[in-house]
Amino acid sequence: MSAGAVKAGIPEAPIQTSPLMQPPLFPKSGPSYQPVVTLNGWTLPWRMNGDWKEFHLVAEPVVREIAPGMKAHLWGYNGQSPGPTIEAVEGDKVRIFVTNKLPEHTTIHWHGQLLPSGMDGVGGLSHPQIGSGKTFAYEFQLKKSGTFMYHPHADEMVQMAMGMMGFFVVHPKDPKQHRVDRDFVFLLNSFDIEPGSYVPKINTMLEFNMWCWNSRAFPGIDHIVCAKNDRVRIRFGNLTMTNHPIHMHGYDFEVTCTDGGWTRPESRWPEVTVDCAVGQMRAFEFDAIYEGDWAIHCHKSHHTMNAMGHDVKTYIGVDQRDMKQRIARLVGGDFMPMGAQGMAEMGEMEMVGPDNTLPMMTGFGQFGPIEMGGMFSVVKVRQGQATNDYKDPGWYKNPPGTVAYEVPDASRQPAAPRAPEPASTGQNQGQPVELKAVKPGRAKGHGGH
Ligand SMILES: [Cu+2]
Repeated sequence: MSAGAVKAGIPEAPIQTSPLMQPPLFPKSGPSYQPVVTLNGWTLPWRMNGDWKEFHLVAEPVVREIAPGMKAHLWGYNGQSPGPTIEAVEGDKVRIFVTNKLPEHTTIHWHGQLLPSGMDGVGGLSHPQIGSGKTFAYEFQLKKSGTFMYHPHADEMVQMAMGMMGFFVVHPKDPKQHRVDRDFVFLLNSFDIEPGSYVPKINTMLEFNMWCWNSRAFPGIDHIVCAKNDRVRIRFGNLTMTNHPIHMHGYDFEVTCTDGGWTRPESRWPEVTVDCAVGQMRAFEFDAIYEGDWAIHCHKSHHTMNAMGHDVKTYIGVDQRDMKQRIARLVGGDFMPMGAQGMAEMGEMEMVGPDNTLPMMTGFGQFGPIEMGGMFSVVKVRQGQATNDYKDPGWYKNPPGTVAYEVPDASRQPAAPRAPEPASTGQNQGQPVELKAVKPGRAKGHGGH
């Protein structure tokens, strides 16, 4: 540790225990930048010591609410899993103190940063492990702006399965470069927590049951609130054991940054889903020109589902009436068969297991059950949302005539006349060639509120 650091002592380590999104931290000195907001998280305050920006991370056991109704006993930093987001500027000299309050040694690897080998955080390779009760200081200069993360490189399988990770954003020195109006960050992480228990199983490799963004599962994940016409960036990193195709509705977007740096404009192409492999980070940008409530989620349908969904048997098409009586006779009580018509009924009833778990499908929108879980949130784009206001504006008020509606008494509508079948093309056999629209009466309450 350099003499200056010793003289100034170790900066205090702020603690945050709330799982609610904390306001972004605007820089008080140095180059200006639009600070990021961390979904269900916060940014780590720092102090200046000479020309060093000093941060203090404390690795420790934490309690994290995964969503209302479920808490997990995890390991994290400064009271939370993930740890607080570290934010700084290209060219900054950062000194990051790491105090270990875990029962075993740890380290921190600064994923994606260009730094001296001895600061890279691989226990045993870069520097000695940080023993229980010890504090180490990492010092390096931030060589480039971009999207980074931090996580242990010591007993990794255990420490990452327990939730140890955090985001690290470096802003460009030139505030006009890569400027956006809103910049959201989250880490993809997963846990295997048996319904009714609190501690993740650390030896699970693939069969996780809680698919999280920032150690939160739907409906506990913050909504991504934007003002109409904002330039928006969404950054995420994947520290699970599998890839996640992240899909956003209502827009197309371009990947502008990876953990390797900013993508060149001529290398970009439009997408609506971007796959994020294990250990990768992706940031995409779009102009928020379409108002609405737009789903954003992992496209693996098992990852938008909470505990227990993965053990459910398939009963679609099975006539369960007889089975119900037979099983009831066997178990001597009531037996409720599920799933003959699909699983949506579980979303409506919010089937819950023992205490401290989450329904596999849950959450309600303005039109009913959303039937999701896990890696799912909503991008809310609103006219009139104030600058830097991230408060939930409520559900979107759809303009009249823009909500899909029920056709009343469809069974009694006269069928549209079919065009005569084509004689001998061999195509479209049995298919109506042209469907004449039957103009339905407007359903009551249409317009949706
Ligand atoms: Cu996924």
